[in-house]
Amino acid sequence: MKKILLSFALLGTLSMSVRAAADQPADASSFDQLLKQITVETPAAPEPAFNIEKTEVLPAEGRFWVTVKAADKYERTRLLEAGMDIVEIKGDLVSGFAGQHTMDALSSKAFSLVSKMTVEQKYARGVTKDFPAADAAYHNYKETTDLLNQLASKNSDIASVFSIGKTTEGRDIWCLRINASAKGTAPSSKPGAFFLGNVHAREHLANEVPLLFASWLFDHRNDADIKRYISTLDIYIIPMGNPDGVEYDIKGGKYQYFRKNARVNPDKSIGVDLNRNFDSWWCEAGASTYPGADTYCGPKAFSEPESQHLRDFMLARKNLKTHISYHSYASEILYPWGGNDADVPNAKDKDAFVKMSGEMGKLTGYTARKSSDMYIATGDSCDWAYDKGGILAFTFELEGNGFYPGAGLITKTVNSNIKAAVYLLSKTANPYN
Ligand code: 0X9
Ligand code: ZN
Repeated sequence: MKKILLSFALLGTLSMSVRAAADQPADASSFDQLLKQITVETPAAPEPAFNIEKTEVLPAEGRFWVTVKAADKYERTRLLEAGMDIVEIKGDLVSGFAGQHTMDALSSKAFSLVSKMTVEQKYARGVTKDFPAADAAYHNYKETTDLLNQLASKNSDIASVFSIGKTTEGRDIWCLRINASAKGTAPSSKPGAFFLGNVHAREHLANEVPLLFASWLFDHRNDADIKRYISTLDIYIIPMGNPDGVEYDIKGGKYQYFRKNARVNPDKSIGVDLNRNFDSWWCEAGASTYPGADTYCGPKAFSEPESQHLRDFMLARKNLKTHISYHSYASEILYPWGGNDADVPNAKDKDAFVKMSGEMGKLTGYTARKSSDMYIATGDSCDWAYDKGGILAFTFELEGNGFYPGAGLITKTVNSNIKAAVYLLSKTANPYN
């Protein structure tokens, strides 16, 4: 985690790809054109308006921005269990969101509260600035869907798009496949790489990175290395793993700080944390059983359609070897286990995790470390992917100073992450090499 708030913007009428398609249909989905549109279509940012709605997203009793003392990752893990949404870690001070239920839990667990303010007060202090109008360059669900389809139809000899299943609210979770000899859900014995984004709703940069990486791959499909990967690998890209959550986060043209999926819980709170819902030490450390909490693990492992479809997608593809799940923000590359302090038992895999995360760290400037060193959190998708599928799975916490860092960060983040993603492809056929 490590995100912060603030940036309440009009997402409004984005649609760079749609407009670009009207102007220049031939190039609309090319990587350079997509980046150019980010610049061209970034108007001057209006003053951000604080617009957190008192909707069902926020617990009825209010939501606070708190700073709490927590000496180490074990205390941070306890905070997650109390339902706190950890956003920043600075030494022994941890800041983030907490509803009243979490406030009560923190006080009964004798955590030392350093400061507490309402989210509105925090915003009024102007702690964080961002660039609301610039966010028009981010792709919402429809724009993401359209771009995936454009890319696949422009590259129909090597690409296809299929749905891995429907979300709680009935949206398709789209997957772009790049494979020179197999389309759609047809099996392949080629080594597989799987890029997943935006499992957490408000982490919008985590959609842009895999989505624009796809566009870049097609533009570079004739480069020698890329050509080889395309002809020898089975590449899957699901840029938006939690479309309902994403649409919820931006609905009404203002951000909701929404993390979870759109499940309506029995207490009328909204959402299960999909990255606590996988069956890897499900709902043990670092997860909350309180439905209103941001770290709510759900009523049982794989209770959610989104996590079920991701599970089934991976289980059906035994050829998958490597995986990145993109999140934001912390500039970190994390490897299993995240739900347990122990090292993965297989020494060869452990070495591969350390080596590959280190190399990708050099390419991105991110810090590589074992996931549980941030905090222990169970039900994590990458732990599950490695445990059940033997997939070398990395959580990327992208860069930024908040959940909504503005479109200005897209180009830089995408470009550095392309290098790491290409590195992952280079290791997919033989990760132990
Ligand atoms: O807490 C998470 O799910 C991830 N961070 S985020 O800020 N994107 O929410 C981190 C997952 C890392 N995994 C574990 N530490 N288990
Ligand atoms: Zn996340």
